[in-house]
Amino acid sequence: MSKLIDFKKILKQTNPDVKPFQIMDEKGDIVNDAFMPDLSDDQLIQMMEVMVWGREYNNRVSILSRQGVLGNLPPTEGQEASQLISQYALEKGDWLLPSYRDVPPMIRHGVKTRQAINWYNGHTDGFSYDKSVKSFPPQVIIGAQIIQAAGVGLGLKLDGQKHVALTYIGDGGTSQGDFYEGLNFAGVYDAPVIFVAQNNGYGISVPRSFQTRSKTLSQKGIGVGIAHLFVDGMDPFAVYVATKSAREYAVSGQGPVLLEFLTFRFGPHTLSDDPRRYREHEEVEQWRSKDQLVRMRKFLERKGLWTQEHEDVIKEKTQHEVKEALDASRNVEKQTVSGYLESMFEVMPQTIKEQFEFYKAKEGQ
Ligand SMILES: Cc1ncc(C[n+]2csc(CCOP(=O)(O)OP(=O)(O)O)c2C)c(N)n1
Repeated sequence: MSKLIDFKKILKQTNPDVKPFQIMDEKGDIVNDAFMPDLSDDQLIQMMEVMVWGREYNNRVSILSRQGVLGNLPPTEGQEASQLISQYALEKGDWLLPSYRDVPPMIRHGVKTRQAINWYNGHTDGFSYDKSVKSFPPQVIIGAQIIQAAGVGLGLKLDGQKHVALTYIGDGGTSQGDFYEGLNFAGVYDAPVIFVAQNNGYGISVPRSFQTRSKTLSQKGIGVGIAHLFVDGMDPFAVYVATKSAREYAVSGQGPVLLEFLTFRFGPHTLSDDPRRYREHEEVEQWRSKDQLVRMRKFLERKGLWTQEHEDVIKEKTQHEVKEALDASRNVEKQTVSGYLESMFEVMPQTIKEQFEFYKAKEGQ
């Protein structure tokens, strides 16, 4: 027999350990000056404000969920840079296709906080956005938003619009078939799509290491020939530059980009789950030292651009925003089954029509 091919060697070469793209380290120091974005003081402050807003928003809605006021809630603590700075890097007219965990970036993208609150409770008001809001409702089916984003991206291209579709998916979601299909389709048609894989460590209780043999999730872009980058997802500057660059690349007609943001989910999967059953306290603590809010605060404080008083004002405003949104959500007409069925199709299929008529009659009694 002739000499055997050394697959182990090939695998090592094609599946290498890579360091994430980083601009600011855990101490708040700039370690990659060449890529430091040219941001004004106001923009730097805005970036911190939006992340403080995100953390406080999560705190408030988590409390409301624990009190039984809101339905099941997927917490976002730890993913502020990954979700909110990527959204911050978009331009007006760009589309967002979120997953169930990406409610905060949707609000920044124009969805009303009242509607977000109604979404947690399954009210159709939580899905019925104004036409000017370029966001899909959160996708609960794992991976389905990837296919939809490929379609939206292709639509933008055919329309000649200089905009992108940005979609988020979790690390677990990258194991789903839809993920590969969407990436491949967008690649073939050079669709302007930014696929953001938020690697937050766990898919419910399943660690990232159980999901794939790939050293990174971003390198899955190689298989379909699209641009990709492994990014420190708790470094706001790295997230900003990666998203801005991907946007420019996609809008100029060069095709989609897959970004992996390495981050961590500090909280449970949803508030009905107990992460102490599947991970050690030490792991969580290790990630705390990488927290985006801590590094950005250090960076800004050194420049004299941030104070505790300023942070407290943002938190108070956020609490007020959530309270007002909750009050407004209570004033929206009560959800009925017939109203729900009516919201599904422009032209109702016969089976839905029958159910609609049945419930309408029942509700009228
Ligand atoms: C097609 C499909 N299969 C299974 C589920 C159940 N499910 C809900 S969340 C989840 C884990 C997703 O983990 P990941 O993609 O890492 O996202 P994260 O929750 O960490 O943001 C699963 C399997 C689902 N919603 N859809």
